[in-house]
This record gives sequence, C-alpha cells and structure tokens, in this order.
Amino acid sequence: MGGFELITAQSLIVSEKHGAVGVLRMNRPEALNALSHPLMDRMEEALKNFEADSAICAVVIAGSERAFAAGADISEMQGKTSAEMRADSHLSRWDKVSNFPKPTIAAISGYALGGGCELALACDLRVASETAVFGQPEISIGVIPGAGGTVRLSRLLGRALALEMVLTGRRISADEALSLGLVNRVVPVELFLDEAIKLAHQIAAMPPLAVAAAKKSTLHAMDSSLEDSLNFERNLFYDLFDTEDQKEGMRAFIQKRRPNFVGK
Ligand code: DAK
Repeated sequence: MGGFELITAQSLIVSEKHGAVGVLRMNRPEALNALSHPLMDRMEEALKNFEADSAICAVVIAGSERAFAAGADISEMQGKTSAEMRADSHLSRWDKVSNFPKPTIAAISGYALGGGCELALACDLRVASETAVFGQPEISIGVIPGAGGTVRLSRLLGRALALEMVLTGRRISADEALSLGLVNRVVPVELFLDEAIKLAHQIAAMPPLAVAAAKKSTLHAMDSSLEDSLNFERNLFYDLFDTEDQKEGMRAFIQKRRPNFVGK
C-alpha cells in the first residue's frame, strides 16, 4: 500500500492519512484495545478531524492483529451504578461512528467482543482477517449488549442466531461471519488492514456527494417503511442532478474517458 502521512501517534489511537483514506488504529495492546473512556475520546477527536478534512473520503477503523477490541473497559464499569451509567456519555462515542457521514470500514483481526463487536457493527463495511472472532459475551458478566449488539445482530443475522449469541455468548468465526453476511470479506491476517484500505480507496475514488447520498439512503432504508425508503431514495437521486459530478460522470461516460470528480 503506497505512502501515508502520520497525523497522530498518540498512545491510544494512531491516526494516518493514506491519500483520501483516513486510518484510525486503536493502540492499547496491554488490554486488547478495551474501549476505555480515554481511548474512545481520542477516537472521537480523530473522527472529528477526518470529518472536517474535505480531502478524506472514507475512514478505516482497525485494531491490532490480536484484537480489534475486546469490549468496553470492564474495570472502568464494574463499580458503577445504573444512574451513573445513564449519566455517562460513553455511548455517544459509538453513535459518532454509526452517524459518521463518510463511509467507514472496520478492519477486524482477532477479538471483536462486546463493545468491540458493536463498534465493528456500527461501521458500514467490515473486512475480517481469518482469525477474527465476533461475540457478545456481556451475558456472562451480568449485563447485555448496550451499544447496539442485540439490535444490529438481530437485523443482520435474524432472531435465532442473534439470540443464541446474546444469550450464550457464543462466538462467530470469520468464515461463519462471511457466510452469514456479517462481514464483506475475509483475508489472510497479514492482509486485513491493506485490504480494508484498498476497499476504502475504491469508495474514495467515487464522487463524494453520490457516496454520501448512497450511504444515507441505504441506512435510512434499514429503519423505514418500503414506501418511505423509496421516496427518500428518489429525492436523493434527483438532488444529484444538480451536482457537477453528475454532469462530469455522465459526460465522461459518453466521451469514453475517466471522469474527474470534484465533489460538487
Ligand atoms: N476490559 C478491560 N480489560 C480487558 C478486557 C476488557 N473488556 N478484555 C481484556 N482485558 C485485559 C485483561 O484483563 C488482561 O489484562 P492483564 O490481566 O494482563 O492486566 C489483558 O487484557 C489480556 O487479556 P487476557 O489475559 O484475558 O487474554 P486472553 O487471551 O486470555 O483472553 C479474551 C482474551 C478477549 C477472551 C478475554 O480477555 C476476555 O474475555 N475479555 C473480556 C471480553 C468481554 O467480556 N467483553 C465485553 C465487555 S462488556 C455502554 C454500552 C456498551 C458497553 C459499555 C457501555 N453504554 C451504553 C454506556 C459495552 C460493554 C462491554 O463491551
């Protein structure tokens, strides 16, 4: 994969720019990237920077080969009361990922458990290494998934398997995840990050306003009626006809050349 620009190498999140692709790597190896408040704060900051940077068109979120993330930090949570958990804004960090306006790709190797699995599910696409393991083990420590696990897994996998996972903590291997549609592709462990970046570059080469509309419409369709979704999609489709990139894309097709998109 070509050269890249290191933005921050703070201890908890390493942030890089690979051309039009932003890459965030969680970097807390001693705790298998447990998603502590400080780690999620750094991630939120890094995402904010990528959102504001018009040169960034897609973002990859990765962990290490051993662990994407083994969940929220149990040592931070264990003494908390219900009222303290409710008052805490920790959950909003997961929402920052699922509501991120540019496409996000999770590059997953090793453990993606609890909040780590939920973080992967909050991304738009998932590239897994052969060693990736997905699971929601919260039941075994006296709670349930709280950042979308029961909700997104039941939508992606159906009721029976989602319930098996959240009731027993059963883990899903990378191959099983692929066969169930939980991930987009599975690659050898040494390739998982490069493959995710490659996929992000494919998206980044597309016209950004159309990319944003495609993401918006697809996510909207997950939560809405068929009729409402079709109307929503159609309006976004019509809106794109006032963009320079639509004119350029169609002109380039007719002129049999590559389009030069400008993001307007
Ligand atoms: N939190 C804190 N530390 C963790 C951790 C975690 N989730 N997972 C691993 N670690 C630490 C271990 O304590 C250990 O630290 P030391 O003992 O070396 O100091 C180090 O990482 C290495 O772990 P192990 O020694 O256990 O490594 P193994 O290879 O033996 O086992 C494992 C790997 C991933 C199977 C095991 O570490 C494990 O079971 N980890 C816990 C997995 C888990 O239960 N995850 C779910 C956590 S609960 C919220 C919404 C959602 C959430 C929170 C809030 N809101 C609405 C606000 C999410 C909750 C969760 O994710």
